[in-house]
Amino acid sequence: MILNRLNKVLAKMEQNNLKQMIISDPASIFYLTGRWIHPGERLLALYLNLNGNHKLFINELFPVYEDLGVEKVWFNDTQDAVEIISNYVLKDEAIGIDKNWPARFLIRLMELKGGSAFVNASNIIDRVRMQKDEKEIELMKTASRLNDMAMEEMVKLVPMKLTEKQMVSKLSEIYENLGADGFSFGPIIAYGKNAADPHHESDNSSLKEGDSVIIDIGCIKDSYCSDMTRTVFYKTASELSQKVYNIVLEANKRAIEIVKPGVRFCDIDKAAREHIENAGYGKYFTHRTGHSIGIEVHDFGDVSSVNMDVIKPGMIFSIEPGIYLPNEVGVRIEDLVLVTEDGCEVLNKYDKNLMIIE
Ligand SMILES: [Mn+2]
Repeated sequence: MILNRLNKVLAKMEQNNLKQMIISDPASIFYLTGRWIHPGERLLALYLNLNGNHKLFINELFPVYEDLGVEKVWFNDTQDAVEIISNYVLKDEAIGIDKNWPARFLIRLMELKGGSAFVNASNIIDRVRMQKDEKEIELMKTASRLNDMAMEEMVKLVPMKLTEKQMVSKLSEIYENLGADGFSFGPIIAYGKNAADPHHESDNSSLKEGDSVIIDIGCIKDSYCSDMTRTVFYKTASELSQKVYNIVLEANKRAIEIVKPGVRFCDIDKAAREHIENAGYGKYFTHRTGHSIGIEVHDFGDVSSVNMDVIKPGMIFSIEPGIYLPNEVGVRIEDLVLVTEDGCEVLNKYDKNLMIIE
């Protein structure tokens, strides 16, 4: 187990008066053990107990033989894995449960009375994961550096007039050549009207003069994710397109400008949103301003108007305001920021001034 991380989780359990919890999210298990195990529909559970009696419950079909610093309890497909877990837990104490643990396991544990109460404890591990340690910060910077290089190549490809789908194929090659491990999410390449759909699924659309081109891409490198968006225009940009672009750019900058420890996520959302609202486009900014990112592209912790949490050094999240005018144009500009002791560092360095590609 990675002790500095485990100790943070145990300290938070103690603060929450929770003596035991089950972590089932493979990303969280990777975070704590340094080992990915993808159990599919099988049970995988890391049981933590403040008394130090931690166990990893794992199916024999996953050959994890190295020492992970935690005792493994094996079972096979013919056994009732939850019953095995229930023999280890403190039955007269509340037990924390991962929000993603399938009901078929949780309900079985409840039937077996494997705890005096069952509480959603995902918060504990999710909040620890939000504040990256030094090693994670290095990995996040590397992933974003690769993404900056990929973006540069993608923008250079625009004049080739490939379809959106062909652009996605090119991106796959670009990441491979850069040494990335793959996409961190399905890339969004959206031309013209398609750009007005924030989650457009890239299709066979081709590029036309005056189109906005949304390039929303991210890679995984050594288990850490990157995510950035640029919007460029092909050959010309109408007055409206330019206006909208500059409003979104200013919203992105205003939000980044206020990022420092002590500010709340909702304040950051407000900084971006107010600018767009004041310009008259509030109803066309249809999503939150950003999301935390790390081992997963959408980690716990939204940059949204309802998240009153205060940001802390080591947190990394996106700032990605957008304006989407149906049948007209869509613009989104996204950067990842790392909260530092007195402000923030923008992890994406690729130019974000208005670009018209010939
Ligand atoms: Mn994003």
